[in-house]
Amino acid sequence: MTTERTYIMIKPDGVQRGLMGDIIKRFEQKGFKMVAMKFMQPSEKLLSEHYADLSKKPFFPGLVKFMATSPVCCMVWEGQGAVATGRQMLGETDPAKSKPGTIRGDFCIHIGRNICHGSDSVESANKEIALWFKPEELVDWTPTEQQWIYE
Ligand code: RTP
Ligand code: MG
Repeated sequence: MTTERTYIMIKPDGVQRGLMGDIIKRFEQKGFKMVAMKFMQPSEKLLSEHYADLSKKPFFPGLVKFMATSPVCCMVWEGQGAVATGRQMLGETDPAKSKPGTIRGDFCIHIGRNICHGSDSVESANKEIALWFKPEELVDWTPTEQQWIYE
């Protein structure tokens, strides 16, 4: 069975709007396995590292400032195709281009308030998981429903 993992983070707008439960529920009901979760106030330093690839973009300073305005909910979800499927579940970066049924398509409107982050490749997922979590925070467990989710 695959152990592909993705880093999903509910952003300050998702937290402030009370959407944490709705977002967690979608990953849970899809069949992905939660490996780690924590609620924390991130520093601008940590967020700058997280979004380092975007550091040359004009929106970078505003993005980092916004992301530090409130706590975020950091999660690791595991399962077959977790990275690509996680991105599909989120929808497009711009909620206006996101289909109904996706998280961004259903819950938000503006690109700068798109409520949730998801890793864009297996490589960035591994980097992000290592940035946000200590190895001992990743929980090793077997959900009893696994045999009903995978053939
Ligand atoms: P994320 O990393 O947050 O999951 O978003 P993403 O992959 O869909 O998009 P990315 O290119 O990584 O951009 C990170 C976040 O920056 C904001 N953004 N604003 N004003 C703009 O043109 C613009 N472009 C991106 C968005 O909040 C995006 O999620
Ligand atoms: Mg991204």
